[in-house]
Amino acid sequence: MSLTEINFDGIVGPSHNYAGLSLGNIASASHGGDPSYPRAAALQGVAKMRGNLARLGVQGFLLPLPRPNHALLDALALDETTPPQLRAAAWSASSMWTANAATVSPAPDTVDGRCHLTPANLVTMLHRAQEWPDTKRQLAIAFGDIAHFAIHDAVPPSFGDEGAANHMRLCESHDAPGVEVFVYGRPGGRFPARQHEQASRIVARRHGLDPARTVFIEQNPEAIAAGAFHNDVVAVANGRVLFTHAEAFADQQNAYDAIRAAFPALEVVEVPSCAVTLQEAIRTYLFNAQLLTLPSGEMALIVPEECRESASVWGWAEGMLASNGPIRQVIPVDVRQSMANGGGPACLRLRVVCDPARVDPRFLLDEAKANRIERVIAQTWPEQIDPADIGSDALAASVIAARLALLDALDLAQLG
Ligand code: SUG
Repeated sequence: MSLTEINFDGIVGPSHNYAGLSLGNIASASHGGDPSYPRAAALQGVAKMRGNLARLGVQGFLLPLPRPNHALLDALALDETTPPQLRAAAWSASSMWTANAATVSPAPDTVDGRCHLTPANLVTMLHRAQEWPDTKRQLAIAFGDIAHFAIHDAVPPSFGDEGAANHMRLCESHDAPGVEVFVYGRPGGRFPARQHEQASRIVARRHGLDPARTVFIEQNPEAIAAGAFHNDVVAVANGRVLFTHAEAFADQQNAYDAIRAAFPALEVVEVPSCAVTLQEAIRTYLFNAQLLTLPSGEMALIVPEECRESASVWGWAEGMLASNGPIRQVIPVDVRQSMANGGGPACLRLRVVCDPARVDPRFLLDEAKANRIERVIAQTWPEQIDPADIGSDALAASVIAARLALLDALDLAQLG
């Protein structure tokens, strides 16, 4: 059996819109009310997947969830006094950010030798809390081979769980036992701390992780207050490398020490605040990057285009490349439509280390399938959604039909 890391990107759904739903997510707040471009958004996502398929030879995807969510609309008992954000919640395409779909512990880390997945309950935000039952249904199909995968229910409320966005894994190689690092926030700041410590601990126990190879770290409250609503806005790990802003954790040195105690080979690539301020890191999403091990063994960092446009971030990146560290390439990608809602390249993917032969092949990308997906998007995804369109019957009919056309094209009508 050959275990490899597969990135499962969320295909951007046809109802993608900017409703300003996520308190503490600066991009979401500042773009709330803007027109959105679902077709362009989804095509940007497919282009990112194509690039990584070419680089890595393997790429997966997850399908948009059904929107508008009629059960949620009914439950909200909407009338003319209802704030528009409540209606918009039931229309959100937020499942595109699959880093929040689940926490994944690969087989070499777990007591029963299976890959464990716990869908994130996402209870802090109404528009995200509706996701997990449908996400679980999809994961149970994609990873339905129960000899190799275990799919759990979400952690019970009120312990907020945001999935892989607050989870990092360090390892000598993806198929070797790793050290799993859970990063939680403490409530009390100006913005919600979405990941509760107990949620992280519940996930670690359920997945049967070895306590000696599991680390729990507090996120820096000032990072949350500055807009790092998930840890993956300020840090990312791959292999032996932790790529992090200097202000990511509540006690930065203790965090490194705790990880190193469990994983002595740790290599930290830290970006100091004097090079890139916390605010600029959050604005450009430098750390919301995909840190990939290429077949050559080199690491590449897939960053948003916004990084190249920032003098301080790009200056730091050029200096880092010249210094001959473990990250050998920095590759910008255009995911601007997702970025405007606070979702960078890393938000758009869920990493699952497993044997690709054990995954339902309908969820794995190849060039022909990428062409097919693009064709359906080009033909059926709305070109533009204005905030006033949310709630219209005509738009509802068109986004429902668009999603069903994609499910049909991928032989996944059972998700309908
Ligand atoms: O949960 N934005 C998402 C962005 C998620 C990013 N994911 C990671 N960092 N892994 C969120 O805040 C905005 C929706 C709106 O405002 O319409 C939104 O949900």
